[in-house]
Amino acid sequence: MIPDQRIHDLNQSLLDNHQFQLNYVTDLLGRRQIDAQDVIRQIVDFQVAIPSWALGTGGTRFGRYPAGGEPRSLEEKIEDVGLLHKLNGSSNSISLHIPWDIPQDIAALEQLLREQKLVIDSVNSNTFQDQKDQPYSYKFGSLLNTEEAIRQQAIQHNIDCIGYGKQLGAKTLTVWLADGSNFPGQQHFRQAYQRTADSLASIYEAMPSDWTMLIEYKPYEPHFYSMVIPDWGTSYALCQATGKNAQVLVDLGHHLPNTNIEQIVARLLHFGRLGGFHFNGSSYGDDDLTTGSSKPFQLFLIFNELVDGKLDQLVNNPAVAYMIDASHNTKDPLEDLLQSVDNILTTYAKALIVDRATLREAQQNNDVVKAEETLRDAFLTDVRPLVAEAYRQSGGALQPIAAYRAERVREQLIQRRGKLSVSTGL
Ligand code: AOS
Ligand code: ZN
Ligand code: ZN
Repeated sequence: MIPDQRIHDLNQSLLDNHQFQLNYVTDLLGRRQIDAQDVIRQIVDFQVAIPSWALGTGGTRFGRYPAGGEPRSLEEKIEDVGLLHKLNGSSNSISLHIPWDIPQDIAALEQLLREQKLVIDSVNSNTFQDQKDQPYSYKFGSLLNTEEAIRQQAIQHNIDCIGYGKQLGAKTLTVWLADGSNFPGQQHFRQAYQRTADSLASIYEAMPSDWTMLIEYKPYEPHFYSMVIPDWGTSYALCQATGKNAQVLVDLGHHLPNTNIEQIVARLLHFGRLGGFHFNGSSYGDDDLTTGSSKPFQLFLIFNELVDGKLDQLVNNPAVAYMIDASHNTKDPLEDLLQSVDNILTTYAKALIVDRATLREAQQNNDVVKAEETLRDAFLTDVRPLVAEAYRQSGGALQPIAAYRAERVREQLIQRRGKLSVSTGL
């Protein structure tokens, strides 16, 4: 959709300005003994998975305003992610959602994935909605249901998801449960937990040994009195009970206001159980907005823990799966995803330039102000030229959103797919 030559020409027109800014940051970091090229290399290597359900508008239960040109099939979703990846070189994988993305022609999909230089990272199961032709309802829960047959149906759905994932080379199953209760007394808490643990164990047993199961927690919604996995502690306990390839997934919007998410991240790294991330932005709850949009400092503190954990020999945590989980009603979803990735990379770059030796020393000496100033110093450094350079070095656009607009991509998509095409999603 955007020819390489066009990206090259657009970059050419910005190059002079870019080079000036890049030289400045490179020099600035050099004076702090930091090699800018090394930071750029790490940004180039950082990849964030795009969820298939974020490619169309989502929004709220009060209304949905389609952007037009939304992908109508898994093939078109892959094309959209391919486009993002072409623009920023940082979105090389796609998270599938079953049953919204059931793969049909495997050979053709594999071919398309190769062309677009993409892989499938994780498969998300869905036991939060009843599917048509499904014998039993999840109205009163799936893996925790009091009825054995309903639990079996939900277990089988997760096993089917693993099957679909295997066909396309995925190695991760993400389980988010909408199971919970709305009224006091409705559920027996301990039994509900145990049934969930047992169901997860059955799924785990059917999972190949080189797969990872990610267990996501959420404090409320769709249920408002209790959720069976409301917090990281419950996820962690379930992972411990399930097996070594079960890991906790942290969704940034799944915390009560003012929760110290960076500390949760540090705890999970310490225990070697941090499996994945769902990046999004939250002001109140599971808002699924652009990550880093309203709380950039919080995102920085989270990345600071991730980088610190990666550098620490004592941390024995498997590779973390970075994924976006967003849903938009007012933004063009593709523009949002470019913004989200840009926020993630910019924040990552800031965490990479934290003066760790000084920070450790300040912590050791209980120098509160020095420690905080060390973090502020990195956070307030403008690292955007490093991210732009990373885009350029991976063949992308210096300014992905500007390139997307210059090419009138949304208009092209509307022409091809129609104004009313609606993607399957939340
Ligand atoms: C729901 O609140 C969770 O964030 C899920 O991770 C996700 O949005 C859903 O599973 C999409 O399939
Ligand atoms: Zn999520
Ligand atoms: Zn969510």
